Amino acid sequence: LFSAVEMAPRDPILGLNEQYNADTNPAKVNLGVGVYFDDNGKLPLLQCVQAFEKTMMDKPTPRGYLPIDGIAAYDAAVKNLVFGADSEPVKSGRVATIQALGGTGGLKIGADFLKRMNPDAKVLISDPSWENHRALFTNAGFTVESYRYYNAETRGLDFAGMLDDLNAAAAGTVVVLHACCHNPTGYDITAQQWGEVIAAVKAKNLVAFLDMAYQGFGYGITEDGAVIGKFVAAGLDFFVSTSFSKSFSLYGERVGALSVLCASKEEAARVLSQLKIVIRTNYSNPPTHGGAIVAGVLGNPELHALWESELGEMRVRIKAMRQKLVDGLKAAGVKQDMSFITQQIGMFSYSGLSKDQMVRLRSEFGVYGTDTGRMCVAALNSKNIDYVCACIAKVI
Ligand code: PLP
Ligand code: TYF
Repeated sequence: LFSAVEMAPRDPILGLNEQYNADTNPAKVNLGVGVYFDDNGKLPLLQCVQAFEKTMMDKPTPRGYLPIDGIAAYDAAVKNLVFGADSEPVKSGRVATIQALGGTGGLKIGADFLKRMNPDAKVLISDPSWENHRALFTNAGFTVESYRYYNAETRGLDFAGMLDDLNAAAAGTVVVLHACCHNPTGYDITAQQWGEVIAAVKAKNLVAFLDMAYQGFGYGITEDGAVIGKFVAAGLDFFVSTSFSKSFSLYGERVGALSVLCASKEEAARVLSQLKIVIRTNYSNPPTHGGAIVAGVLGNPELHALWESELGEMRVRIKAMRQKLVDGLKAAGVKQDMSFITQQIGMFSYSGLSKDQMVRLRSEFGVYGTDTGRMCVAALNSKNIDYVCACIAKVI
């Protein structure tokens, strides 16, 4: 039956994890996958999560099926985070939000819905982008192309190229945009540049799909969410996928969402009914535990404040590690200016290192980043930073 089945390629990032786990070098450091580790190199279990889980244990509840679109309080909390509790779209009820299996699930439900709605549209992703963007939209049946974003020569953005590519796109083209903390480069466009992107989306009748996997890792929940408000103010309808994997350190619970901003409450009800069909024919309804935690924390003012402060600690620690990396590389004898690392934001840094250098880092020193030169700064800590700097200095 399966004799003709070919071996599929590994996910380039998750495949690195397997290689790292098999490495016997005691000094090994995993800067491959985008996961936040604390200063002891441990995956955090946030206090707000522990506190809410304790209240769940004190009052055990049976696990019935959830509604197709998930926990109502969860969907409401997502809308408040993404659009703002007092925002016009939330107040007027024109956002359709569903609980999804991680940010990936939100993207996939959105992609399947878009395919039904507009089967001939093309999808544009940034060059480079999170590898799964291309695979996911291709699997949903779309032709996926890219818009210019990063210029390897200048180690910076190619914003003029990005804008040209958006302006050249056909009406109806779906444009996947990283709302903040661009993965993999770490470079975000400025507020003013967002204004130009929004103008292009509007003028060319493009469909914006904002992927918000790192809300809170840039400058804060409200600050990072401000870009959503700009799209709203421009009068656009659009898609937003949300992930709580990183911001709640709940990777394995698969907590995410998809929100679709519609023209009216009545339109949102029709869109929601279609999203529910996509969900029903894929996995019927989402799981309970992770969604209950997030809804519980966000719905309790004290726990909500605790969450934002714990998220703030993660954000501040990553920024401190960026500075330490820049200083450490200089101290280790690197002559070129590496200060661009502190201009990048979020969990990743495009280091500018070549594939050969990244392979050497891995094979000779057990320091794992992707072949493209991406390193997860959120996995650096006070114990491994000197070693990482020394190794990078050697390959440079
Ligand atoms: N989008 C981007 C840009 C990401 O980096 C990630 C990372 O995991 C995701 C989506 C997927 O999020 P999740 O792990 O919640 O599915
Ligand atoms: O880019 C990353 O490292 C994270 C984690 O298929 C990830 O977004 C990587 C690959 C993948 C799923 C998640």
